[in-house]
Formats: sequence, structure tokens, C-alpha cells
Amino acid sequence: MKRALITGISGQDGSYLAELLLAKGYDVHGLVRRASIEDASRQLAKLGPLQEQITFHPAALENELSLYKLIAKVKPDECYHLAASSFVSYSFEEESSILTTNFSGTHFLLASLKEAVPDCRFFFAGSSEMFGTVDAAPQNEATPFNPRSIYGISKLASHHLVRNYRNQYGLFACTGILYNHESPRRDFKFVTRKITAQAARIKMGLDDTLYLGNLDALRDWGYAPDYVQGIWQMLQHDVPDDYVIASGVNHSVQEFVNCAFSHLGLDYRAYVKVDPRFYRPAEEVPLRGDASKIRQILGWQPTKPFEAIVAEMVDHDLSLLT
Ligand code: NDP
Ligand code: GDR
Repeated sequence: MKRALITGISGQDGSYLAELLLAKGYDVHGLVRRASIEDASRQLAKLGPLQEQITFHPAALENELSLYKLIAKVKPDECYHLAASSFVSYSFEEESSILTTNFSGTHFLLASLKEAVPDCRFFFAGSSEMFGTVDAAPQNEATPFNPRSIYGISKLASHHLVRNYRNQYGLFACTGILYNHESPRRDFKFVTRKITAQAARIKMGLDDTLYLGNLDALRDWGYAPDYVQGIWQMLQHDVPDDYVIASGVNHSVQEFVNCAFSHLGLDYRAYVKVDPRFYRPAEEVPLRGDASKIRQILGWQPTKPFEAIVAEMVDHDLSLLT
């Protein structure tokens, strides 16, 4: 039986990955913050009854010694590093903590694996934000990186670490360059879930306005369970490599809103207001991924189109209220 260690198991992707690995017969271990174990009914809620089948380990990404001890104890065959400060922040105040969690955390994990379990296969969750301000769309694995946020910088620096540990020390280490992916388990601060949750409240007469930032912003949105499947496939291949995972299609925030409200029989124009607090400048060239490499080499395929993802999220949020 293969043993997997997942960091970020309480998050959107971690919960789907745990589900996938348990279904494949893995012995699944999760690194979680101590506070999450102490408040499991809330913090581990995305895992539902699966919690019973997972071994949780309290550890802090910021603490090298605790990570080393955990790796040496669990001795995983595969380590999926999904934990991160995942909201794209442009705030100066948050820079230091984002770098520590996202970059140093990845370094501590890689260094611990190299010492304690050098044969362990390692996945790192990189991001389209590593490309940042780009010259051309779509982007692929050869597109130059030009990050524009501390989050993007932290992910890119970690990606360079991953490549170095692969090339210098022979670790089976891969980065998935992941574009936005959504689901009913998405956190409420991200625009998609913010929209579907509020649309459901408006439908139920519990609210009458949805405040958003830039409606013209374009994103390449996919379906989280599909991306988790691609992540798993990366670690099953003969050779370690980096892959873009993306839908290859851009939609605007406005299209997402329209789709969500229309699904509920509502006209979004009656409810949506632009609030400068949520405004971010749109990219001149939008982030849109070219996933040809993972499609061709690993046979990965997305299963759910944009409209179906939106509908699933809206239906879920409505069901939570009814
Ligand atoms: P979530 O925000 O849903 O989950 C993040 C996870 O990281 C949570 O389990 C959280 O734990 C954990 N975490 C955060 N900080 C720490 C810390 N200091 N120590 C230990 N654990 C911590 O993210 P997603 O599941 O959506 O994304 C997974 C990964 O993929 C992230 O690295 C993200 O940056 C990356 N990614 C995601 C994309 C997306 O569209 N979803 C696209 C591109 C990249 P807790 O529950 O305790 O807060
Ligand atoms: P993103 O996701 O920053 O792409 O990061 P988010 O959902 O926050 O923003 C998507 C786009 O929507 C626009 N937008 C708003 N965003 C939020 N959060 N709230 C609003 O009210 C709003 N109005 C408009 C934003 O400007 C942006 O263009 C996600 C995360 O999962 C990262 O971890 C991951 O690396 C990237 O996707 C790829």
C-alpha cells in the first residue's frame, strides 16, 4: 500500500486529493495546523466523513524541525505540497509571512525529504501567477516568468527550488503550474464562490446586492477535481517534470456572474455593484494556459465545462440555504 503525505489537506484541492488517493487504496496522511485538529468539525469540514480514514499530524510549515520530524516519521512514498497562503495579496504588510509560509515552507519540506526519504516523489502546487505580466497568451512551460505579486514571487522562487532539488539532488520533484480551478469547496474569499454564495442568498431573498471588483478581469477557470487528477498523474509518470494544467479558455468575471444568476433565473444587472475595495487592474494580456504537454504526455483531460462548474457551485450554495 502506497503512503501519501498531503500538506494543505483541509483546503479545496487537499480534500479532493485525499478522496482520490483513498479511493485508490493509499494510506493517506495529512499535515495540518494544530488549530485545525482542535477545531476539526469546522477546519476539516471539507473532508467530511473521510476524516476517519486519514492520519492527521499537527505541524507548522514555518518550523523546519517539526517538518523534518514528521517526514522522518511518516516516510511517505509520495508527498503532495498544497499548503500555502493562497490568496493573491498585494499587501506590503503580508509580504514577509507569505514568503515564509510559501517559500521557506517548501524549502524545509524539500530539505527534509532529501535527508530522510530521498526516494519520495514530491509535487509542488505552482501557479499561473508565476507568469504574472506576460507578453503573449496562451502560456506554456516555456513562457518566461514575470510575477507581479508577492504570492507569485513566492511560488516562482519555490518552483526554482523544486527544479534545483530535481537537477542537483536527483529528487523526483515536479511543479504543476496551475491555473484557477473552482468547485463547491472553494473558499468564500475567491471571486467564484463569492458570486455563487451571494447569488444563492439573493435568490432566497436573504440579500439584495453583490459587491465586486473588476468585472472585465479575465481568468482561465477549470474544475478542481480535474486538476487534482492531473496532479496525481504527474507523480505516476516515469520521469519527473513540470506541467501547465489549465482549461485554455478565458471567461470574464462578468460572464461568470451572468452564468450564475441566469442559472437561478435572475438578471445580475439588478444586483451587482462595483466596489473599488475589490478592484484589481486587469492584465493587458490575460493569463490563459496551454495544457498541451500534460494532455499529450500524461493523457490528462478536463471533464467539466465552464457552465457546468458554475451550475454545480450555485446548486451547492442554494442547497446549503434550503
Ligand atoms: P486553499 O486556500 O483551499 O487551501 C490552502 C491550504 O493550505 C489549507 O489547507 C490551509 O490550512 C493550508 N495552509 C495555509 N497556510 C498554512 C500554514 N502556514 N501551515 C500549514 N498549512 C497551511 O487552497 P487550494 O486548495 O485552492 O490550493 C491548493 C494549492 O494550489 C495552494 O498552494 C495554492 O496556492 C495553489 N493553487 C491553487 C489554485 C486554485 O485555483 N485553487 C491555482 C493555482 C495554484 P488551514 O485550513 O489551516 O488554513
Ligand atoms: P486569483 O483568484 O487572484 O486569480 O487567485 P480570485 O478569485 O481572488 O480573483 C479572480 C479574478 O477576479 C477578479 N475580481 C475579484 N476577486 C475577488 N477575490 N473578489 C472580488 O470581489 C473580485 N472582483 C473581481 C480579480 O481581480 C481577479 O482578476 C487564484 C488563487 O487560487 C491563487 O491561489 C492561484 O494561484 C490563482 O488563482 C491562479
